[in-house]
Amino acid sequence: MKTTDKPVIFSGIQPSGELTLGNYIGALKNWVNLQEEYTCLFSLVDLHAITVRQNSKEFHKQCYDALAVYLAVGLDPEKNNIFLQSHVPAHSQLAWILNCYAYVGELNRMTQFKDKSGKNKDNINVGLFTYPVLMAADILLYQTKLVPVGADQKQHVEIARDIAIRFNNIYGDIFTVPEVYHPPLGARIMSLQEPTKKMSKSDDDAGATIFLLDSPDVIVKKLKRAVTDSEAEVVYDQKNKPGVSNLLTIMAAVSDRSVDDIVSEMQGQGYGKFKTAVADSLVEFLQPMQERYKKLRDDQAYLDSVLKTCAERVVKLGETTLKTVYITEER
Ligand code: ATP
Ligand code: LTN
Repeated sequence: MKTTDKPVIFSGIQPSGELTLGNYIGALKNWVNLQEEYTCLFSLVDLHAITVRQNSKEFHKQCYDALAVYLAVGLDPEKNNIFLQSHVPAHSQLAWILNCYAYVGELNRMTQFKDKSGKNKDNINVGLFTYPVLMAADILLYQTKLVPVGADQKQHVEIARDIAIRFNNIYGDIFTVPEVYHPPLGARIMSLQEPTKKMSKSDDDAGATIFLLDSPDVIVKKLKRAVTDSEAEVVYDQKNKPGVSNLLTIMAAVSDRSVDDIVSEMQGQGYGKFKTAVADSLVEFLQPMQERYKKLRDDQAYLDSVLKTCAERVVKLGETTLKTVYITEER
């Protein structure tokens, strides 16, 4: 089944806090690069975010903050569909059906569920467990071909593929089987404090994460404190020098340079100078984006109009697959 002539991309970010450099390098940057060649659906997946308890007032604000970031990094709402997941009921409707085709055993293997249920022991809710099924519904609803995400989401895209194949085997060619897309560089940006752990917006230590709206001073401070190693050589070696390798990846991604190029520039320079260079490249990249953000964030009427116009388009796109699934099930 096809929805448009161009192949479809679906991806989303949870508006569960301030967006991070990991979200940018692992996801947003690639969305911007792919937006011309595909029919794109970029969602703020608010229904996924409530699997962890949110403060409702803050949450409402965070959704608009994240929307303004989407636009400020260069996603064009004329060419793309940028929308809140909860504005399109078909996601939840399809998710219920797919729940009946997903197995408890396969959901039990999801590492994100294990991590998040470990961190939220007082709220291991059923939504957290069936989270990957809602994500499968997001993807399969639009006959998505490509899902650009960071490395941590690979397992979830695989389960979406498995569910699609399982459903198609029973009912015929209903869903496009999606493929994962990881960026060539930076599919897993690491914590600045524990460089063997993923950078995350919900890290308890704010010093571990660069937020896209961090001020230059804060960025410089965070970089100064970033964990490296006891040597002094700027070399890319993920296994033995995860901190330095992570900083190299960050600098390469935000300045569109190769890691090799930066390594040769930094030869014999020591970590102090290297960290300053990384901070400078981050500030240079983030400042113009932050200025665009401020303007967009102040224009509530524009943000609302983007959400409204896109949601109207997306509701129509989603109807086609949902109808086919309902008819198929009745047969
Ligand atoms: P949370 O801490 O609330 O779980 P998160 O920071 O992991 O959030 P998500 O909303 O779960 O962010 O992720 C949105 C997108 O950003 C996904 O495609 C994810 O793979 C990507 N992403 C998140 N963190 C990183 C990272 N450190 N490196 C690369 N990509 C990342
Ligand atoms: N689970 C993803 C967010 C997400 C998503 C999606 C990504 C929800 N639905 C569909 C790609 C496609 C995460 O990053 N935590």
